[in-house]
Amino acid sequence: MTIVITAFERSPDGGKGLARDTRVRWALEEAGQPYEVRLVSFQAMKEPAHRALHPFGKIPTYVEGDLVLFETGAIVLHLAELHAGLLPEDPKARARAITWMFAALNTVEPPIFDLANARLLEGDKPWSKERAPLVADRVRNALVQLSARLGNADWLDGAFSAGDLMMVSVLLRTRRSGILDEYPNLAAYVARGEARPAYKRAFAAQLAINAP
Ligand SMILES: N[C@@H](CCC(=O)N[C@@H](CS)C(=O)NCC(=O)O)C(=O)O
Repeated sequence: MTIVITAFERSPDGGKGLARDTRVRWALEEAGQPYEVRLVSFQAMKEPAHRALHPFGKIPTYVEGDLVLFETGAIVLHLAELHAGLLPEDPKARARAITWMFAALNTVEPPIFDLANARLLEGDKPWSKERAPLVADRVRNALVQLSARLGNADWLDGAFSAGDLMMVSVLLRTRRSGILDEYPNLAAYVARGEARPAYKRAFAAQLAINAP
């Protein structure tokens, strides 16, 4: 069954791999699954045909036969459950890896997303300079605790898992701010993720579409 995902026709990041289709591409590459990509414009994303796949009018979506998914967490979990390499066999280790996926999406990504929005969407507001340090400190508050937990380990809980895939994908979004470099073990953790052949293939595939 051919897997078809959607991605931006032209990603606002110009191919830095920060759009959320990259994490799905990465999971597909880790799982060794071929896939096709359907590119959508910002306008097409808001039209009924796309909203039938994604009620919130966003990318990525995932279609596999009559299965339609949205939300990167759900898509990556689906792939991880079906294919070897992204979740441990042991049920408790598996549950912990899934916990890290949720931690990435529910605890770490929200302040990071807010940081990006503060720059991109609110940078011209009269109050943005005053708010900026508060937003950055909320990111630091998450990263300092994540950094303490990771310590000197390579990955968050034993072998690389979908939890690491999601956490690295989320942390990548802080690089531009310089905050990631304040936590050398997290910067090294992200670099380890980026060094994985599957990540490199995913990154190259999105860059091929978005290179300026
Ligand atoms: N929580 C969703 C977020 C999806 C999302 O925000 N996608 C962005 C691209 S990275 C998007 O489509 N933005 C365009 C828009 O909101 O109009 C997920 O993880 O899939």
